Amino acid sequence: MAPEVIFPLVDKRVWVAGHRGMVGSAIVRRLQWEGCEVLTVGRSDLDLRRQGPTEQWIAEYRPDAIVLAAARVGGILVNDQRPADFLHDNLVIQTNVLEAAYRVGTSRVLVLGSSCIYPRSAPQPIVEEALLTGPLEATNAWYAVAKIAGIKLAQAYRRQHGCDFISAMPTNLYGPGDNFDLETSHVLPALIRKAHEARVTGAPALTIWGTGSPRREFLHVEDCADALVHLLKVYAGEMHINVGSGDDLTIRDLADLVCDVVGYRGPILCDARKPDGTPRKLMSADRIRAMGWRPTIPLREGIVSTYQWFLSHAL
Ligand code: GFB
Repeated sequence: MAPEVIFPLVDKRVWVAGHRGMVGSAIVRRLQWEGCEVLTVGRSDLDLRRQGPTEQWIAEYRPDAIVLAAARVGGILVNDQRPADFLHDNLVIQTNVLEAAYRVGTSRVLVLGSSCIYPRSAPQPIVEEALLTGPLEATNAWYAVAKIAGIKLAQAYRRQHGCDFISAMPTNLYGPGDNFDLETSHVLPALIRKAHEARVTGAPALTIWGTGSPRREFLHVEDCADALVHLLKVYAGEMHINVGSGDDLTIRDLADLVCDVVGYRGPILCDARKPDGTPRKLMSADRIRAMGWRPTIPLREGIVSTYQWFLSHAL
């Protein structure tokens, strides 16, 4: 049964903060089907880390809803190397946007987080209630603390001021618009670049970071955008909502799959001096499935189209 739409988007003004990022740009594309007016502003015109300008912008453009996809994000290594950037920037962006939305009376805000908010040893698949039940994974604790603060801020404004602020926790995402820089990217775009370069240069082997044994869950960003728009329309509540595919695989199996798609046939080596990060973070998708949403893009198909995007945009 289709869930009741509590916030129809037709004719609404929806601000996608962070519209140039992989997630934000996918949300802008997805919103085209909703009959709403999509507002965007570039980083050079508005720095969301500055409270005054952020409040002024929201007061001037008065969005009915905000999707907060603006964030400092990155893979396992850069998370570990730039703790101050990941903690500070994400904390202030969330604080500035939510406080301004409250002051101006924005009807709805959707805050985005990440599956790394959960304890490192949370039972799998991870249910939403596992939040703050144990210690975090060290490689991304700074980012996770900021994102947990984002969830708590949304809850606090709801409790104290009655604001309809909600939050969603996507799993590891990939797709068009991803960052393919080998130092700062997540694993899937990194493997696409590595496999492509290994194939065209005839490299004798391809090296992945860590042991290859950690498991990760991946969701195509178009599926994620669809889930987020769905939540914006049908969900109101304090609880953050997991957004995942429901399946995971080892990094070694992912590397095999990417090499197969890209056509690299050489051996895959492991660099155990690089961190593995959390051993597993498969999220329970029960809540969002009960709201009538499910993903549509199988992992292999998503990697094929992302590789095509990489060939035409990122080389
Ligand atoms: O995607 P990723 O960087 O981040 O790494 P996390 C996932 C796994 O892939 C780790 C391994 O075990 C990496 O060691 N890996 C293998 C590689 N080869 C590579 C490679 O060439 N590049 C990269 N980047 N990884 C991030 C968090 O955690 O996930 C963030 O740091 C956020 O806070 C994000 O939550 C979604 O999945 O470990």
